Amino acid sequence: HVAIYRQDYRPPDWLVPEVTLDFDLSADRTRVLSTLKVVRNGQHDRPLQLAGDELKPVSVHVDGSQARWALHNDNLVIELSGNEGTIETEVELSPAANSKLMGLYASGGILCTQCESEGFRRITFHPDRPDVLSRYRVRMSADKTSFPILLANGNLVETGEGEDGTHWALWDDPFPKPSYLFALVAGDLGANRDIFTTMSGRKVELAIWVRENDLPRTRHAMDSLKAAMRWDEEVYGREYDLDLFNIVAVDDFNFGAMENKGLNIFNSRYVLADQDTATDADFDNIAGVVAHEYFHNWSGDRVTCRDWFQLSLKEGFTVFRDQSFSADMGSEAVKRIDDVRLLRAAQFPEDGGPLAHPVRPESYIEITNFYTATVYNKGAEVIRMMRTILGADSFRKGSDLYFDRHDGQAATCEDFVTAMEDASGIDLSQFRLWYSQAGTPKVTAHMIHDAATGVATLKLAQHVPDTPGHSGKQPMVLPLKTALIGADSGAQLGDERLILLDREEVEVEFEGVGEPPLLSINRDFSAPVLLQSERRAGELETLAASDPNPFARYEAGQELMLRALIAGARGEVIDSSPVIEAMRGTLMSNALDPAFKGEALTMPTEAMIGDRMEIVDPDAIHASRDALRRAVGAALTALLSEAQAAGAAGSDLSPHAKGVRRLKSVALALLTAGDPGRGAELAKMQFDAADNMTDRQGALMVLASLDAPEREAAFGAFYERYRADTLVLDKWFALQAASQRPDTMSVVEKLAAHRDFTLKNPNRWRALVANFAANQWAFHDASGRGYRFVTDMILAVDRLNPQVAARQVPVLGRWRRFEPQRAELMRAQLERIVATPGLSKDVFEQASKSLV
Ligand code: B3K
Ligand code: ZN
Repeated sequence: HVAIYRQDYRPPDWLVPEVTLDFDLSADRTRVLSTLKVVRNGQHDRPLQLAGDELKPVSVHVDGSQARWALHNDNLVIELSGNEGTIETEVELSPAANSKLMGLYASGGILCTQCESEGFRRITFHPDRPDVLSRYRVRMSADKTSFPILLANGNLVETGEGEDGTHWALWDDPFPKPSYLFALVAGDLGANRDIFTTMSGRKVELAIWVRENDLPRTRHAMDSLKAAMRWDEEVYGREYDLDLFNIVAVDDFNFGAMENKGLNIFNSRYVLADQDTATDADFDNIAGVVAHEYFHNWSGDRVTCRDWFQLSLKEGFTVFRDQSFSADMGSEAVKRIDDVRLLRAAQFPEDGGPLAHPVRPESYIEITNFYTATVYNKGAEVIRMMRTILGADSFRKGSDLYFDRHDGQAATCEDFVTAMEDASGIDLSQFRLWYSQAGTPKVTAHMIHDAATGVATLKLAQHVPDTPGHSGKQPMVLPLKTALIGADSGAQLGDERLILLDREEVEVEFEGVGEPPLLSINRDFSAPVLLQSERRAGELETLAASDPNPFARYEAGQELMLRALIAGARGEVIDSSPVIEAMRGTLMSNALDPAFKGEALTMPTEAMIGDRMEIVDPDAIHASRDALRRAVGAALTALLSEAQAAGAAGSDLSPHAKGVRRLKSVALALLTAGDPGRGAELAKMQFDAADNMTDRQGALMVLASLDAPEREAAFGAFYERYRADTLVLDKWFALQAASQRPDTMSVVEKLAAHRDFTLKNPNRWRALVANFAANQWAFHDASGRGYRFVTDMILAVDRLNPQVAARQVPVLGRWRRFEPQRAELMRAQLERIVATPGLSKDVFEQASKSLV
């Protein structure tokens, strides 16, 4: 397996201005005839190389004649004497046999494609690199009964009837695009149709294509799409450019969704929702993913990536755009809290482990392994910081300039930063380190107050940790939104300031500080760093009760809990009253909205506690968290019962109603920690009375961890009601895999043999395996049984679908963080993976790098 390096980038030897494809489609045997117009790029005498993956050429013609060609490692090599040529190839595929779900494959009778990053080469021979942009014309023909709907990118030009019950469609995409944005779909689908009028008055035909039965569950996705289209016009000035926009949902999909030009293809879990089957979180995720894929039309399709090292150019920016959209549609503070939680849960561990890589990686073996939280979520933080430093207006000018300058091009991260600099006049040279230096910067803060002069001096220092292959890093630019809060008054002293910590150490003075100041720093999580600050007694309590910045207030509360939880895990006797009092204050507040309360009452996960400790001992952490939850539940019974008793109609999807439901289930969980018997009764009542999936799942989640007859009753009822509904049945698997009971491992092993479990559907596999692996206490059982189980599952699915398998390897890669016995057991499973014959390069890369 060879590594590819960013510094080796060379422009393509041959360009392909035009691609014509002719598909004769069927599930078992599809014929693809491709005609490429190729043009030599620059002065050289290198042959034309077309990538292929598991393709066998039936025939190859150059300019109409039989050509001299050779296959080198799956790639088609053709010597061309002139500067131009027309290459015709014919291949045969079996979509039904394609278990990798890359290229052309079958999902429940629908034929569909997935090409990013390198799936197009599984359909036909092509350079298949993002800096080769072509105009596509696609003819598809298929049996009319099985595949009445035929879709591809761009505009529908013509349709017709063929022989033997077939029909055909001709599609043309006027926008040159890289091959990874190619898509087609053939199937028996119904459409939810709508019209969107763009800001310049053009009418766009929208359609969401699903199985006929699922049509009633597409309304929210359609509403989200229209909201996203309007938002991109208003906030970024970006208008949609084709006359139609199609979304198709399929059940078997390797990740969330794909932004193919004019024909987005989605994992059905990010399209289908109604109040009976989807939680509020599902609704929010659908809005976020629909918006994300739509936003890619500009940040991804119109301006694409030069090479895959630049992936964050489109992904970091587009995640930032979808985060801002969701914030505007709901609560900005709650959205920020959720995004930071995800960053800490997924990206910080990556940045601190063996697979750490910069936002713009330097090398890869399998590019699919680099669709990471670093490229996506840290990438989004980098964009957010640029906006914070430049200000909203200059940032918008920068994005306008970027889109203008690079429209129709394949660009780099450097191009984006340069546009921001040119539009704002702000020098971002040092800021660029965010693209090249991996690792989460550590910031320490120390404040001294001189009561006599009224001057508070804040001393800040930063350190960027070493990561594999990279030590001795330079200081970065860390924008820290900061304010002082009076220790006595609880009021903010003066305006918020934006401090740029851009050296190893910086001192900042605040004048006119009359009372002892408390430090409210990194507000809104303005820089993605780990902050350590000395806190005086009572400081976090005051900030948690009165910091006017909601995010900072939330942070102080979480920090308060973390301190108690970590102390408890270390075996210290802890005083839980500060946490209880903070929670009491939150519950009693009239100023806070219920969604925020729900967040503030959610304790840091066991994994997060572990991330803050030198050595992770899962049992000690579990016991500590359990004890604090019991104490809180017992002390705040009345207030929690009140919050649990409140409710909102399932049909009400307003942010307020969602908040009420969120708080309801958080309160139920805490109450149950205090009194499991009463909790079981309440949970069963909530489950039975629920008119929506949020309340139902919230209750089931609590029951999942109990030893009570109500548990079996509820899980049984849930299964009977939803067994035919794939997406809801995933929840049934996921909830049991996340359960906090001593027998979770045995239950999960049984579920892996359940008749509804399958390795072939990525959602189902992840529902069981990823949720179990994220269940720290169960997965890290001292016997090592959890490690063996997950390894077995990785190896089993690797034979079918390497992408899905590789995603699960990093949990084992964290072995160095655990106490020695577990570390050794985890390492042994990684060794076992690497020693497995026939391993995919996806899994090989992740496992071998995790061992170094
Ligand atoms: N661009 C796709 C991700 C493709 C993943 C390929 N392994 C979806 C998205 O980020 O919008
Ligand atoms: Zn994306």
